Amino acid sequence: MSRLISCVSLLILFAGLGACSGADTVEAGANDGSVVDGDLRLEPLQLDLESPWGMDFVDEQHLLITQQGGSLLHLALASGELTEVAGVPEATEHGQGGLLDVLVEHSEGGPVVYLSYTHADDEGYTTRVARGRLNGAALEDVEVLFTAMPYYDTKYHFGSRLLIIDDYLFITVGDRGNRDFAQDLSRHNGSVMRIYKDGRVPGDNPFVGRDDARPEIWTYGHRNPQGMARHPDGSVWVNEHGPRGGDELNRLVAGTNYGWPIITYGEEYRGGKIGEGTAKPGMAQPEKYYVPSIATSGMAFYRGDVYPGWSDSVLSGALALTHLNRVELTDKGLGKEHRYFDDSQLRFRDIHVSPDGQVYVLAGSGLYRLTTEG
Ligand SMILES: [Ca+2]
Repeated sequence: MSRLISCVSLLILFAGLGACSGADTVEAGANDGSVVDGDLRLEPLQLDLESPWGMDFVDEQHLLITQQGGSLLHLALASGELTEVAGVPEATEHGQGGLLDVLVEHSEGGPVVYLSYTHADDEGYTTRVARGRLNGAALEDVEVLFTAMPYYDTKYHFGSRLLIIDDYLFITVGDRGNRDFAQDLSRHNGSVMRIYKDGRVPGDNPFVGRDDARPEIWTYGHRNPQGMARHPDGSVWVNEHGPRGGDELNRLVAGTNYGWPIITYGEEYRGGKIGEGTAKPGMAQPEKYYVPSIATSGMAFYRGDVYPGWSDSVLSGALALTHLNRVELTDKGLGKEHRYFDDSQLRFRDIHVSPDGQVYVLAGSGLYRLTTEG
């Protein structure tokens, strides 16, 4: 459904400018880096980011953006000025790991910044979460809140997204490429955690008191959740990468097993069945699954009126199938699916709704604002 100006016509319009020389963006219109699909346009705000992974708003005019290599950037939207934030804990870029998500909590004492990132020790690598107080362009009083156990020596499936609802911090961690970990409650891998914002474990978490389980675990049986958002009804949702086929949108319920790798709608990359099938008693079904995989990353619920017809939607980024994915929310659950900018060749990594109700995306090496001025 994309109506991008083709590379051929761009080459005619901008012969010699190299507009289609394999860059990560497809340029259209005014050749300013905008990407157009029908009446929708991605307006570029930054185009030279290095592997941007997560973002959040400090306020209407200021954003924080993580780069997977380990830097946290502060962006002033009005001026476009980028400043690297000092005092960020050291993240190890390793395969799919690095500096991952950022979340800003607005407290009475000023903004508090939560970060998820890959931490290394002698045993390997894992996902860690820390927070610090943002003072100008520096993090102060940084404290580690959570370290997923065990450390493990692979490059895969670190997660990780962060979400705060009331006093609770939710954290996603992938299976680290060892799929059996996702069914093993003695490991954090392949689970979504729920802790207090200061790192303490809530006494009413579903596995508290069990000798064979980590008390931070809220749900398990996940492969690699890289999107998480609060549904308008207050529930926590994640999207997660399937293997070959079988990406999922899941609505989380405390203590629930989401099935990986026993049930899945995907198969082995080389072909062939994984696990026991697509359904089993005691394991939750996804709200939606994608075959083939789109490679979901980033997630937001949209309820505003900026984009006609979009009110009550769930948005996901798509990395492999390079598009912005929208699924309608209806009274009966999820409705029709729509795909935007699917000719863009942009890997959509993260999505946020700004305080004033506009959609921002990190895609490719850019930060874009979604507008209706296509
Ligand atoms: Ca599942």
